[in-house]
Amino acid sequence: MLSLLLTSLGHASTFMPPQASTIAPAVDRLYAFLLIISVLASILVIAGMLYFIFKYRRKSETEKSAYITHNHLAEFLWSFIPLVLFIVAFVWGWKVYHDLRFAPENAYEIFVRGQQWSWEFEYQNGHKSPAELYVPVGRPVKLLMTSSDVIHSFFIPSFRVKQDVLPGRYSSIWFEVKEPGEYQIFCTEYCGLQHSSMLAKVVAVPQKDFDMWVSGKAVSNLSPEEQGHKTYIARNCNSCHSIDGSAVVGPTFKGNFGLTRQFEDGGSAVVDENYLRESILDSQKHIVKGYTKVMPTYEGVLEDKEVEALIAFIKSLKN
Ligand code: HEC
Ligand SMILES: [Cu+2]
Repeated sequence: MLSLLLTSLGHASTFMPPQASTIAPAVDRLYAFLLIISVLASILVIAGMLYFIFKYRRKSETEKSAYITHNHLAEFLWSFIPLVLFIVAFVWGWKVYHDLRFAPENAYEIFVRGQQWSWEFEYQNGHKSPAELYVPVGRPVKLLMTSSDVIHSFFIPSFRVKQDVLPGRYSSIWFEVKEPGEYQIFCTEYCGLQHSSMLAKVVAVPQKDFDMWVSGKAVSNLSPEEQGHKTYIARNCNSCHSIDGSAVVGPTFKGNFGLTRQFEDGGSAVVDENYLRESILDSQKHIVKGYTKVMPTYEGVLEDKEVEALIAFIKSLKN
């Protein structure tokens, strides 16, 4: 509670994540107010009960308790004090909710797509980044979010913002980051087998670096295999495919290049570049024998560059 009080005053705390957005202190203050009121009320009720149990215990066989019809002062107090507290909580809560809900006019908009079990971010110039949400520091950012499949929920604890992400409609949140750094993103709506690995990161950088990054000037000097390994993790292929030979939800990538695959429908094919490309983009076309139809299709989701990198990575696992 002390730690919570400190956080609500804007200090670091052991129990709460850092207050990394401009709105976080306001959320924490409201939360601390509600928590402290609830704790005090509980203490009052429990202490009162214990006291009355003791005070009005049966002392003799014949004794009868007094018959009290009403008490104006007590009734007034137990109605009026909670009423005032509820009104304060309502007005205060409404104010914070309103500030959380409506983004400032000059907010930078980023499109967010959730799918089992990864997040993808698309910037105003069409640039996409999987698993890492780049944002400028010191500028309001508004996220416009939707889902390709089931209900997800987008949560950044350090920013104190959380919002459901729904298929077939848009929802939004906004925040302004105070300091450059990396902040964890969680999915907080149970969305299937690998829900717990539906993670991503906010990478907050100064506006200048953000502009450079988003316009694609930050050149990557990774080899295609290394790029592919990054994509394999960023796109959560690793939630269903191992690279150590063990079968998870899908077959392992280790050593599959060059093998002949049998399909559920009786056909077969050799694992080559074209087979890999088709397995990734049009994953439902052929189902590898012994597995089920659970892999999402990545047509229109992965960029060509990423598919190429993934293929290079899978090939490199041949032996
Ligand atoms: C939800 C789990 C899941 C995810 C996520 C997933 N896959 Fe799959 N994948 C499967 C399953 C199951 C199969 C086997 C059935 C089939 O052929 O569709 C498969 C098959 C494949 C195959 C054919 C493998 C072979 O040895 O014949 C490739 C290649 C592949 N996936 C690549 C990927 C890549 C690349 C990603 C990430 C961009 C990915 N998968 C994400 C479940 C998944
Ligand atoms: Cu989810």
